[in-house]
Amino acid sequence: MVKIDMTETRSRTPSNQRITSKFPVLHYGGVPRFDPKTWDFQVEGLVQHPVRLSYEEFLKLPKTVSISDFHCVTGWSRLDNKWEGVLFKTVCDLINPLKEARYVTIACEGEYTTSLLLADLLDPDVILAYKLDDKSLPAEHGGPLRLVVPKKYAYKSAKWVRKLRFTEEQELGFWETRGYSNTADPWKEERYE
Ligand SMILES: Nc1nc2c(c(=O)[nH]1)N[C@H]1C(S)=C(S)[C@@H](COP(=O)(O)O)O[C@H]1N2
Ligand SMILES: [Mo]
Repeated sequence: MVKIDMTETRSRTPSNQRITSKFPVLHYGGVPRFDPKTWDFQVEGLVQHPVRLSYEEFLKLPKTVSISDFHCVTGWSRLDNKWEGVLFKTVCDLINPLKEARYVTIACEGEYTTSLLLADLLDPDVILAYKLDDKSLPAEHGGPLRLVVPKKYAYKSAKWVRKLRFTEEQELGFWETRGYSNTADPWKEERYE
């Protein structure tokens, strides 16, 4: 029998969130199709070594498994998601940000973007994931590649990531320019600006 520790579950649930064991799918626009032959991952802006990696090259980067919780601003949370991919920190070591770089814009397939403080992205639970719960990341959950930022509401966890841009000033993201909080901390219930 699996024993569920309710006290632990409660302490991991930010206020006004409810736990779901399903994984809802939520995004603006359609699910982009993925062609491993043309797909690339680019890093540009204030970095010493800009890169452009093919899908095959990205899969060769040092990988990590990271288990974390996921909190959507609309009120659901899913605990213990097992992500596998490349830590943001690992990508950072590869491209070496210039000292002026303070923010990173994450640009996705289509028009979706979000941005974060570089310092927040260096947290060891921030991962560019290509697997979820031991299976390749389903397209509707952001496959082939999504960002996961467990300590922020999930609109910061961009799906279908193609590009990182290191900047000195912050470029506000898709939801952040539409009234959602830019700091997006679920533990402080920073939902709206
Ligand atoms: N590219 C892209 N990423 C996105 C979104 C989006 O609309 N486009 N929606 C965000 C929001 S609001 C949430 S709650 C999560 C949902 O992820 P899921 O569909 O895997 O549950 O994706 C985030 N990442
Ligand atoms: Mo969301």
